[in-house]
Amino acid sequence: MQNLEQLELQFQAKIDAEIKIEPKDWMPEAYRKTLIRQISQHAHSEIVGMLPEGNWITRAPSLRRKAVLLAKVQDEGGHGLYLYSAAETLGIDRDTLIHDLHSGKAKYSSIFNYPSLTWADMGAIGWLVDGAAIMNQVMLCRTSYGPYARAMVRICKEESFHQRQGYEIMLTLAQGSPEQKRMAQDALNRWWWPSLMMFGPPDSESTNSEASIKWKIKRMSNDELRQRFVDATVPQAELIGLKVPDKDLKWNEERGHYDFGALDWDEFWAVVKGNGPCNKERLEQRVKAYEDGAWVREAALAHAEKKKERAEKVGAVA
Ligand code: FAQ
Repeated sequence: MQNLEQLELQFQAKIDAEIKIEPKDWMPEAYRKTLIRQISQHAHSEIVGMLPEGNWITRAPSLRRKAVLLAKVQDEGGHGLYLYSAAETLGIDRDTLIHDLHSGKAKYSSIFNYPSLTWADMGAIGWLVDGAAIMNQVMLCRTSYGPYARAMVRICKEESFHQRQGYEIMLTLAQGSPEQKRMAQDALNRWWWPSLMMFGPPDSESTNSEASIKWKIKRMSNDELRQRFVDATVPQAELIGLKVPDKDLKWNEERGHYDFGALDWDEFWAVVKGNGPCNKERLEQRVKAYEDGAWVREAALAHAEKKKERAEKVGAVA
């Protein structure tokens, strides 16, 4: 019988050798716990993230835009389902995860607590929110836990389409009438800073990073990813004639990166703690959707039960 210390050493050696950890492998309890925390928060973000865009499906300006937006919102629902399944492989059941979301115990991404006020917000969300999500998730395709890494591969492919469709909406508006251009700029102004906050607190305040980087759950820090996002996105804004709302934004030749202004971390923590502009509304909508769907879950379970009984009867006769 191996002692705990030996098991932990073997586990870390596997991580260091880039061997994926699979559900039945031995893992430290803290690794399991932080993965359940991160994957379930990620799943909740996908599901709650359907709401700001779902709000615009009936008001999309053309059939093409409506079909694309509908497909995108459905994709986000699918991402939530792969991620809940990945979390379940760690020994937690979905009802517990959903209950924790509904009771306010579990977190989801701060970004989805901001309102989507105009059609241009559909562009800004695709371009900036999905853009920030991919920046973080490309790294997660190489995360150390097998089921999470594999789920991320497909999710990233879909997020990449989402990012492009959002940028194309912004491009169209930016080339449109002065009013359309104003709408695009206004959406960029409102979504820019919350998008930078998606990467999480500064490294100095990121309580989970040290362990997550050691275990290769995270491969880059919050600040590194945030910088990458700024560097990639500023030229995209310039290309379509929009201005990033940051007076301190400046290319730093020496660093080879953009310098950018300070984020309002008080706002971030207020939103994370449930006091953002739409936290209450988002949770209410999720709880209502869950309650409205109860009959579907019950019918599906009853059907599965009947099928099983029939199969058992046939088996008994044969
Ligand atoms: N919002 O120690 P760290 C998407 C919390 S998917 C709320 O740095 P960590 C797709 C954090 O949980 C977007 N809370 O944490 C889409 C921790 O609290 P805890 C979601 C946040 O885990 C697009 C505390 O602060 N993506 O957008 C946030 O090492 C369009 C200290 O932070 C993922 O979830 C935040 N922004 O790093 C859908 C990706 N940031 O748990 C629809 C997976 C931090 O100890 C439409 N997650 N906190 O109580 C990750 O990569 C990481 O969890 C980070 C945070 C990087 C988000």
